This record gives sequence, C-alpha cells and structure tokens, in this order.
Amino acid sequence: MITPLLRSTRDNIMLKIYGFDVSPRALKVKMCANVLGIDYDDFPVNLPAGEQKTEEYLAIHPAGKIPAIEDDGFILFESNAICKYLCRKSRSELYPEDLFRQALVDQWCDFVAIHIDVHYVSLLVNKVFAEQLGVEVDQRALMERPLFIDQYLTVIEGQFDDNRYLAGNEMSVADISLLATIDPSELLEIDIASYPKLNAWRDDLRSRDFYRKVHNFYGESMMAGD
Ligand SMILES: N[C@@H](CCC(=O)N[C@@H](CS)C(=O)NCC(=O)O)C(=O)O
Repeated sequence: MITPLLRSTRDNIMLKIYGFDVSPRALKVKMCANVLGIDYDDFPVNLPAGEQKTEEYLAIHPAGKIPAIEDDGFILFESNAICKYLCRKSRSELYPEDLFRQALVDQWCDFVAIHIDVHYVSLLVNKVFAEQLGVEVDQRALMERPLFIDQYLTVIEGQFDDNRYLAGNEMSVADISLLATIDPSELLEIDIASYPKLNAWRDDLRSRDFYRKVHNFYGESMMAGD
C-alpha cells in the first residue's frame, strides 16, 4: 500500500525528510539533522513499491529519487546539498564558512560521493536487494566494486594519518557523508577493520547519539553478524 505523502504526522515540525530506511543517502540526511539537533518528520518512500515514481513524489524530486526534504515549503534534493543547506541554516561549523576549510569539506564530500558511494550502492543493489527490486544481478559489479572500494578506502585511511576527521581536525559534514556511505559495510562483507584508522574513526562516530538514533536496519544486521 502506498504511504500517503505530503501529509505531516506532527503539525509543528517544519522539516520533512523523504527517505527509505535502507538508503545510506537518506540515513546521511537524518544523521546530519540529528547532529544539528533539528527535529524532523520521517516520510518513508517505498522504493520496491515504486512510490518514488508516483506523480505526487515526482513533484518533489523530478527524477524520482530519495532523499529529498521539504523545509517549511522549500524543497531540496541531493543528500550532500541537503546536509550543507541544513548546516548553513543552523550556522554550524560542520560546514565551515572559511573559504579553504569549506573547499576541503567539499572536496571530501565529492570524493566520497563519486569514488565510494556509487560502488557501495551498486554492491548493495546487486548483493542484497536485486531480487526485492526485481533487477538482474550484475556479476561484474559483484567482482569489481569491492576492488574500487578497497582502492579508495585506502586513500581515506591515508587521510587519517594526520587528521582526526576526514577534512581536518574538526568534524564536518564530510564525516557524516562517509559514515553513512560505509554504513552497510558488514552487510556487504567489506572489512573496515582492515583499515585501522578508518575503523577507529568509525567506532568513535558510531558511539554518538546522532548515529545511534538512526541505527536501525544496518545496526541490527551488524549486531547479528558480530
Ligand atoms: N546522488 C543522490 C543519489 C540519489 C539516489 O540515487 N537515491 C536512490 C536510493 S539510495 C534512489 O532513490 N533510487 C530509486 C530509483 O532510482 O528509482 C543523493 O546523494 O541524494
């Protein structure tokens, strides 16, 4: 059954997040709202049921993708753009105003999106959700994606040699982006422990409230595998 969209369950909440629980990109937006202390209404869009392609949802995202937000009537999509918007709205240093620091945060957000996120999502689709989504398993993706992931997680591991966080010694929205992107690692049999500095950074962030609040699907899977 299609969930009714555009109807808030709580009238006093301005921010609506359209997402899907197993989407790392949607979890990223929720983690970001949590860090910033922004209350939101969760609007699940059922991807396997095709809810993202309904006329009602296409009015929010013309390509029928999640996540998207509606903030007091302002509609925005693309998870990184949403997180940066929420940070700027909250005047948070998670997206610093300083020209150089902001450029580095942008650099790492783009790096994660272009070189890591796409490979994780392809693995997620092919290894876990192909049947549910009714798509044929791409065997080449199953072979190649882990190699790309290793190549680029090795770069991230090197970045933690001299930095506590991804874009320097202060936590930024780039950390939230990476944390959400690699959230399904256990499910995908990607051994984060083989990147010790990345692993320690991840353990630290996963112990925090903003993460634990969205820690449901993957969390349960990870615990089952622990
Ligand atoms: N670059 C976008 C990716 C959005 C995206 O592709 N979302 C996927 C789920 S993670 C989706 O909505 N897929 C549904 C479809 O393509 O029908 C972002 O970061 O927000």
